[in-house]
Amino acid sequence: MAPRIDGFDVPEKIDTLQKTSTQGQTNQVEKEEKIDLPIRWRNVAIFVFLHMGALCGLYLSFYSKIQTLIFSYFLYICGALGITAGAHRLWSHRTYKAKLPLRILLGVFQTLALQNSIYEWSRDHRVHHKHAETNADPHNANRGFFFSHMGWLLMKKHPDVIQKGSRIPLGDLLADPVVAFQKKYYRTLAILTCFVLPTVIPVFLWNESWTNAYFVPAILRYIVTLHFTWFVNSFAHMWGMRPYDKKINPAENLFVSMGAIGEGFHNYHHTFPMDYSTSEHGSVYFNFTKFFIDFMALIGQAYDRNKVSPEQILARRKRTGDLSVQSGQGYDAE
Ligand code: ST9
Ligand code: ZN
Ligand code: ZN
Repeated sequence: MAPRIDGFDVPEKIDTLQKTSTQGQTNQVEKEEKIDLPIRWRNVAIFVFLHMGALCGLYLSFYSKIQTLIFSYFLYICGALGITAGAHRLWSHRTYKAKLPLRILLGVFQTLALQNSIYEWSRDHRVHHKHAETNADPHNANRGFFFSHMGWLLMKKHPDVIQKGSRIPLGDLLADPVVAFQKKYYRTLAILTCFVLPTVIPVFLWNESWTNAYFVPAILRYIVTLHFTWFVNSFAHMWGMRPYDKKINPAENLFVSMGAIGEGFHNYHHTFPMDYSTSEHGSVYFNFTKFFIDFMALIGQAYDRNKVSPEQILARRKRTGDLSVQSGQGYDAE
């Protein structure tokens, strides 16, 4: 009889999945069971409609007021910071500490990105780091580009994600009232901040049409933020240099860093997840999130920022890295 997890029948094993490093070698020794997981057709339908809406938004952006375009970009940066400075560097990794006003601001920003609650996002992300590129990784890049990019949101999670994820400590998350409040009212808050306010504000403040306001700052901006976030799981787990640990798939990807405001230095991040800048270097152009956290520290809202020392980085590079590639690749100018 098929095993049951979380009330769900796990189908029989149908195949094995080879672990293939993006450098081309296939590791025949490590094989993982691949099971056929049911597709969530409701999610497929929602994402198809959202992407059709984003295409309408792209077209309508040529007919929108300049204020609407600036507002869309502003919301994109706010949502991105909610994910990078908030869900990722603060709540998932605790790379720095933040006072209550900053935590509230980041909580609002994270909500408008509509990428699941901070609690759920951080839970999945902690599992991703601990079990990267195994079946317990929610967006296991060994299952291909599409799966790691967005396919994982369209089907049931692998039972290993839930099983191994249940062993990850999460008590610190719910101890934060901002995280607990957001989790409790997540659905309402997310719809309000991601869709309702971005539509209503342009109409009432600068007389934008309802159609433009709905499709550009709400739908198009949301979908663009999602794809740049997802690129970290797909592109930056496949392509780029590996100066810090050449045996892992996460790589330094400058294209992703630019769109994901500093989150594409993924070989560094998986090697040193405790570093608040998620990279060895901190240019404002390629790591706007570091600049934001530093500014928050300057005004007393962020503190105890963890940074790995150059000596530790060099020692690690000598031990596990690829010394033939330059770390930083010229994008380290402050
Ligand atoms: C989205 C998230 O887009 C994107 C995250 C990307 C992460 C990127 C990280 C990269 C680094 C940072 C870079 C930032 C760059 C930012 C750039 C910005 C420009 N552990 O989930 P359920 C248990 S979201 C332990 O329903 P199913 C738990 O008991 C987009 N336990 O599983 C749970 O119950 P509860 C919008 C776990 O049924 C129960 O299982 N949102 C874990 O298999 C059921 O959980 C969507 O599209 C775990 N990890 O469904 C929603 N996980 O939660 C999509 C679960 O009550 N999601 N459990 O505690 C879904 O519909 C479903 O989750 C599903 C799986 C269909 C995918
Ligand atoms: Zn991380
Ligand atoms: Zn990763």
